[in-house]
Amino acid sequence: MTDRSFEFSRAITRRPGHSVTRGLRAADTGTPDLDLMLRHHADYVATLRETGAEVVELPPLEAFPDAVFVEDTALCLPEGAVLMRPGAPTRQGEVAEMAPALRDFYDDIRQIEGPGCIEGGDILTTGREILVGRSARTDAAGIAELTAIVADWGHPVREVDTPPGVLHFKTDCSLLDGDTILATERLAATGCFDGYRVIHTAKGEEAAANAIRFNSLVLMAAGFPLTAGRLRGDGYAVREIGNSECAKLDGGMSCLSLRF
Ligand code: CIR
Repeated sequence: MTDRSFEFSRAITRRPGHSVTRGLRAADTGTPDLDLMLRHHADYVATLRETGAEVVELPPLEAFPDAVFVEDTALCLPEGAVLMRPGAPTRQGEVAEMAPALRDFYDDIRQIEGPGCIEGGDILTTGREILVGRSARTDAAGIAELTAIVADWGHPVREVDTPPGVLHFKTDCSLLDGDTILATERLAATGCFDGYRVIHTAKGEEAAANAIRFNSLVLMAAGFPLTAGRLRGDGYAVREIGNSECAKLDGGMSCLSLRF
C-alpha cells in the first residue's frame, strides 16, 4: 500500500503578532524576540512551500498571544476537519478564528463541543491509527468525543499517556513515515509505539522530537546535531529551522501549521 501519511498539498499557518511575548510557557526562559520569530516563521513557511504545497499565511491575532501555534485548534483529516476545544482557557477563542480558513478547503467540519478538552498537539495521526495523549490540555472526555467523530470516517483512536511535565504528546514525538516515529526515550519507554519502528532523539536533545515530515522533507528545530545526524543517516532529507523564540513558549515545528 502506498504510504500517504506524510503527503500534504496544503498547510495553514498564522504569523505571530506583538502579543506573542505574553504567550503561555511552563518556565520563563526569556521574552521571545518577535523580529527573530518572524524570520524563523518565514523560513518555516518557505520550506513548506519548497515541497510544492500551497501554504496559507493568516494574519496575526493580537487578542490571542498563542495563536501562532495553529496546530492546537483543529485536526485535519482527508475526510474532514475537527475543531478542537483547547484545555488552555486563553486559547479557546482561537478555534473560531481558524474555522473560516478551514471552510475554504473542507465541506465536512465538525466540532468538539465539550465538556471535555482536546488540543491538536496531543494528536499524532500515523499510517494506521490516531494516537491521542492525555495531558494537562487533553482529557478523557475530549478524547472520547473525538473518537466518536472520527469513527464515522473510519479512523481508529488509541488513547495514550503524555509523560508528566510534558506539554503535549507531540512535544515528545513525530511521524517520520507511516510506521516510523521519532520519539524521546522517555515517551517510547511507555510502550505506546510498540509495533512501530522508533528512532530516538539523542540524549540531551529531547526538544528535537517535535519535528514534522512534510512531503519530501523533515523539518526539525535547529541546534540538535546528533538527532539530525541520526535522521540523515537513516535516509531522511532534514531541514533545520530556527526555533529559539517559539521554544521559549514551549512550541516547535508541528505547532506552527495545520497540514492536509
Ligand atoms: C501553549 O502553551 O499552548 C503554547 N505556548 C505552546 C503550544 C504548542 N503547541 C503544540 O505543541 N502543538
